[in-house]
Order: sequence, then C-alpha cells, then structure tokens
Amino acid sequence: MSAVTNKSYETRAESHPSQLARRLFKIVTEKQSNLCVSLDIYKTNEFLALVDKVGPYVSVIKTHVDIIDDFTYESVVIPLVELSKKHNFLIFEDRKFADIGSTVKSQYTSGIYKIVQWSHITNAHALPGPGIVDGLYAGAKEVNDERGLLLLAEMSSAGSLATGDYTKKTVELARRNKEFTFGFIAQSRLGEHDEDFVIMTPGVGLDDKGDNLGQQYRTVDEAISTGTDIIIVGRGITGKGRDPIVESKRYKEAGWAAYEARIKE
Ligand code: 5BU
Repeated sequence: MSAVTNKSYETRAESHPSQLARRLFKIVTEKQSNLCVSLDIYKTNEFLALVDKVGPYVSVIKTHVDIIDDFTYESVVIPLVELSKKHNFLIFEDRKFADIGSTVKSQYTSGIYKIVQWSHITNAHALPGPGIVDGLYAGAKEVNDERGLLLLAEMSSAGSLATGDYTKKTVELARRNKEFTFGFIAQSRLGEHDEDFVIMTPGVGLDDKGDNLGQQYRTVDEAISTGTDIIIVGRGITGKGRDPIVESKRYKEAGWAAYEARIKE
C-alpha cells in the first residue's frame, strides 16, 4: 500500500474513517484549495468582510471568536454560517480545549459561544488524557451535523513542549476514536504510513520568519513536503499592508502546486 502522502485528496475522500474528513477532502478537491485562513480579528464587521473576501479561495476558515470585542452569537455566528454555505468552506474554532472531559463538554456546548452548534472542526490538547476526547465527543453527539476534532500533537512556537514522547502519545490517543479525532495540528506527517490522519499546520508564511512572541514560519513547500494536508495562514494574508484577496490566491496556488508535486513523487 502506498503512503497516504502520495494519495490524492480525492482518493482519501472516499475512504477516510471520519465523515467530516471526507467532506473536507471533497471541498479541497472541488475548490482546489488546501488553504485554511486564520482570521484573528477584533471587530465583527471587519471579521465578516474578510470571511467574504477570502471565502472563495479557502477550504477552511479558522476562528478565535473569543477575541472579537463586539461578539454576539446573532451578529457573528449566524452570518459566518451563512458565508460558509455561500462559499463552501468548513469552520474551525481554534479553541484548544485542555480540561477534564466533563468541563470541556460544557465549554464546547454552552456559554455564549456554543461552539459545537456551528464549528465543524475544533481542537484540543492531549494533556488531560482520554477523557478530553470522550467529553468533546459527547458534546458533538448533541448536534445532527458532522463534527471533527484535531489533537495538538506539535506546535509552531519556539520551545514548544509538545515533542517526542508527548507527540507519540497524542497519536495513540487519536487512534481510540478515528471517526471523531480525524487528525492533528502538527508540523509533520504523523501515524503509520497507511493511517490517514489529516495534518493541519499553522506557522506558515512566505514573507516572514516569525514574530517577536515565539511564532515561527515555514514556507508552503516546506510544510506540504513534510506531510501537511492543510496549510493554516493568518498574518501572511491578513497582516498590515497586505491585500487579503491577492495573498489568499497566492497561498492557495502555492499550496496546490506543492500538493501536486507531492502526489507525483
Ligand atoms: P499567524 O498569523 O499565521 O501566525 O497565525 C497563526 C494562527 O494559528 C493563530 O491563530 C494561532 O493561534 C494558531 N496556531 C499557531 O500559530 N501555532 C500552533 O501551533 C497552533 C495554533 Br496549535
């Protein structure tokens, strides 16, 4: 059996154990985009305007809704969900859950954000152990739509403690429930060569090396050639002085070219 990295998104869409991952790969194939844009924006109007601008070029929009100053469910979530249908992308709330199962279930389903209601993808630290996945899965079962979880196996920041044995144990944790835990936030391919975990990778930038708070950027080619399936780009597209439409097209094209080169190998 050839390695997952040599397979097309289209092929993987047919056989992936997670329904949500199958949907993601279909969108990626249809839009020829393995780009996830990270919109870390403070104002609702600016946030939604950017979603509408970059929407045509992405397969996923990643959010941190807790940084929106004027957040209300009605003014942010309802239009965001509409835009996800208009442009056909998935929503990924980058919540990074990290508590015991019972608490994360409440944080996922309740409060002002009610993440499970609208976010197709969310993520969690493996640190608390299996209960965190079970708690989030119990929350996901409360809605009728597909939901998926990414475990944080590696981080892009300098000095990250998520390495070596921790990363290995995170992969083992993901194996317990492949229908829900469909992949990782990671910097490289993880799992056995015939295991299809979706790798989504932040810390991607074509013009900068990092920021002054520990972020580190790799190029699109570096990420995709080491096993990334979906590149996550924030300030490379939304940063000061950048045109988000021009930049999202540029990252989309770079991501697709790197993927085509990989599957030809
Ligand atoms: P940037 O502007 O491209 O640096 O934004 C990266 C985004 O990805 C930002 O929202 C972070 O919270 C997120 N991120 C990250 O940068 N590195 C990680 O390891 C993880 C998430 Br996990």
